[in-house]
Amino acid sequence: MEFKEIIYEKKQGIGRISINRPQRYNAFTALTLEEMYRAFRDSWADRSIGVVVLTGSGDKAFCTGGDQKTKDDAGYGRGEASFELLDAYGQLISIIRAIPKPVIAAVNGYAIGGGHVLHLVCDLTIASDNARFGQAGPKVGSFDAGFGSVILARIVGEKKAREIWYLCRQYSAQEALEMGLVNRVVPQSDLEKEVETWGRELLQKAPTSLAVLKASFNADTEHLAGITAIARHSLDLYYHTEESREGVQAFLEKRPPDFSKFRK
Ligand code: S0N
Repeated sequence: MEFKEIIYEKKQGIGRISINRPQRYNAFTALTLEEMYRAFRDSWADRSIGVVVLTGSGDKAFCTGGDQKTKDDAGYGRGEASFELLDAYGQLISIIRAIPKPVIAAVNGYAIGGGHVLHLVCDLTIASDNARFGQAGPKVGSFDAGFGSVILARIVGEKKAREIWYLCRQYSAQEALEMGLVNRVVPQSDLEKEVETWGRELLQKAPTSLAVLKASFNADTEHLAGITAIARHSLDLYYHTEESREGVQAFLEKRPPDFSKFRK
């Protein structure tokens, strides 16, 4: 399979998908998401694969969400991809949840914004000790409601999830471990080995048992699929507003945003 923005490898039962845009801190475009979707689909269909690992290239970032530098006045657009970014994002989240095999996020640096949500929807997260976690929506004129906010609340509790989403602070790997956001933290040099160990352990387990357990965990939040779709349509409309553009512009100009005139 040919890819431009990801690396997809399969080795001894484990599929490994790496976002390969380190120069943009592994921020994604619509094409990145579409390619990731195709790789997940391949791992799903391949009977030799029992576990999928999702990670980012380089040592700075797992993923920092949508590529802000590709945004115009109408939002992210589709670039070379067949779908608009928000549609491709929705499809990717759905397949990470639907693939009947465990997905491990190997977080090797920043997991911010949409990149943070990607690790949230994975079954397990193993982080390197330099990883940084956080949401960025209200700082950059964006949001990810539905799965993106509610699954976080399921994991860390309502108050903490509201803090994370509203204040857009960053949290260390150790803090993430303490709030149950990740399963394990290891030195960065050990991340690949640790993830492989977890993968091998999973490969020894009964695949149908794992698939049914995964479906059962997902069923508890599946009713959010509708609200997630509505939220994505409203995000698409929100990207056309002056308020949202101020957030993106401030990020690009490396200055704090001024949202004061948009208060209601
Ligand atoms: C990751 C951050 C915290 C790193 O900060 P640091 O260490 O100070 O480095 P910088 O100098 O800021 O960054 C290094 C270089 O990388 C570029 N870069 C980083 N992130 C992005 C990005 N997302 N898009 C484009 N470029 C990026 C920097 O510009 C810099 O390059 P130079 O020096 O050449 O300019 C910090 O960079 C940061 O906060 N990044 C922005 C993260 C962000 O805003 N992500 C989008 C957040 N959106 C949401 O949280 C809500 C929406 C959402 O989740 C969603 C839902 C559906 C679909 C898409 C999204 C989505 O993510 O937008």
